[in-house]
Amino acid sequence: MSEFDLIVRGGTIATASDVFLADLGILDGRIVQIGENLTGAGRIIDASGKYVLPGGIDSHVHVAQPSGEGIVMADSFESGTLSALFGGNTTVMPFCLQEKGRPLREALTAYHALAQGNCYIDVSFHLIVSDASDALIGQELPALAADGYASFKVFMTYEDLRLSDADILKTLDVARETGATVMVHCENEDAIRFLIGRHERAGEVSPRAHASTRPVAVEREATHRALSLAEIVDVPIVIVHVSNGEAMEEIARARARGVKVIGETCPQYLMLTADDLDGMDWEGAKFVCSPPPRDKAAQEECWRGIETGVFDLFSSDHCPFRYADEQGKRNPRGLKSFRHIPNGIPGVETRLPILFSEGVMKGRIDLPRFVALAATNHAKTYGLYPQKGTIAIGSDADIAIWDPSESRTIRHVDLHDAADYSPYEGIAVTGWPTTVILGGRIMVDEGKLVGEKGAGAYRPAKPRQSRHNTNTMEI
Ligand code: DUC
Ligand code: ZN
Ligand code: ZN
Repeated sequence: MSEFDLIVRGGTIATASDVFLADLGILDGRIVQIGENLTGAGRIIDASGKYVLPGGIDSHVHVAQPSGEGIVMADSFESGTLSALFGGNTTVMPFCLQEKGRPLREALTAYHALAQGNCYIDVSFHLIVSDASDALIGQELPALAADGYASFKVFMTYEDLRLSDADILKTLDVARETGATVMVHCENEDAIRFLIGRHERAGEVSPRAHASTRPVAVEREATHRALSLAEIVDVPIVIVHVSNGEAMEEIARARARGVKVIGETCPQYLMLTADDLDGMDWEGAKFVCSPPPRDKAAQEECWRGIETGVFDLFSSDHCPFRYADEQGKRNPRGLKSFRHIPNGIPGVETRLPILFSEGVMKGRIDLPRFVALAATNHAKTYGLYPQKGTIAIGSDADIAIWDPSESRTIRHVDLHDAADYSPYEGIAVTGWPTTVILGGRIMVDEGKLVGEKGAGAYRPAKPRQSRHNTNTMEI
């Protein structure tokens, strides 16, 4: 009998702290040996000349999420996880949305049913709190955090989702008690409403107005408020999808005061600008997401945040709606006013190739920083580490083998999501994850799908209190 099921031989391995040449020995889904000249396996992958990295963890994706009347999210668990897999990921963390007035458990039951048997990679769930009722705060959230749902997202925008400051404080407080992590979408809804009214009265209803009605001040103010609320409750907080330098300054200032804050940014804030929303024939709708893309200066600021550590997480915020679709970006109401265009863009497959090409290949970040932003910090922040997010003895054998010499031009026809466009169409990248291994099973082999739907499983997350060998804030 072979000592290993699989050996990955001769690759350059990178973790969030080290880069070294070694072989990996994999048995029963886990990494059991890291050494030289390993032999004795059913299958050996020659990784010489390649980078052997932890499988990506995208901790901010939306799939199969209810999105309002007449609107349908493009990706199911099947297409969303397949697309993520081809982009070098082995875990994604989608959001389960509480229906107002209903228990979260009910939404979770439905969400699990959608995921069950349909995933190509592992999944772990965040919970969106839309109704901070006494029952939810007092009983449900504490029980759910203990059951493996250890992160809650709250919104400061969207009429039907926003929480009042009082309800955000309650949610932060239950997170403090339970060791859950709260993610906040920071935009001031009242200010947005005011600006929407002004734009619509002036007849400015095209997609470009989406950006003008959500200016930097809207995000900066809400970021400051969210950080202050976390400071008052004395609990760590994640500020998601940060788009600009002024919001980054709020994060840095809060950190200097001792607030425990994790910052996240996304590819759209590095690669797109508000000018993309100007497209002819409503094409700007393809780039409608919140916060909106800003300008070139903000892109540079976000890169600085990636380089200097303001940001710990780089996520896609994959939130796919088809463009040429009455249930998507070109829905009848959305064609009359930008405010009915569903918010969100696809990007789960292109997140890591963009960061690798623009970050590592252009010398902005080194390989360990790439690994931290791509995988390790996500696992640490959301309670999946060290089972996920690193290459170590005992960790799940979730591995992406990158060919740093593979050059591609991003084309939606080559991607695997169920949207009908990519906001990154035509961008040239160097480096691509050509082989992806999930729990020791080869899923993508030299660019070809060889694994099966259903290989991915639900993975519960640990709240902070029960993590014994990692401190989230040491990222
Ligand atoms: N916030 C997200 O996190 N994703 C898509 C839409 C939004 O507003
Ligand atoms: Zn959001
Ligand atoms: Zn999102």
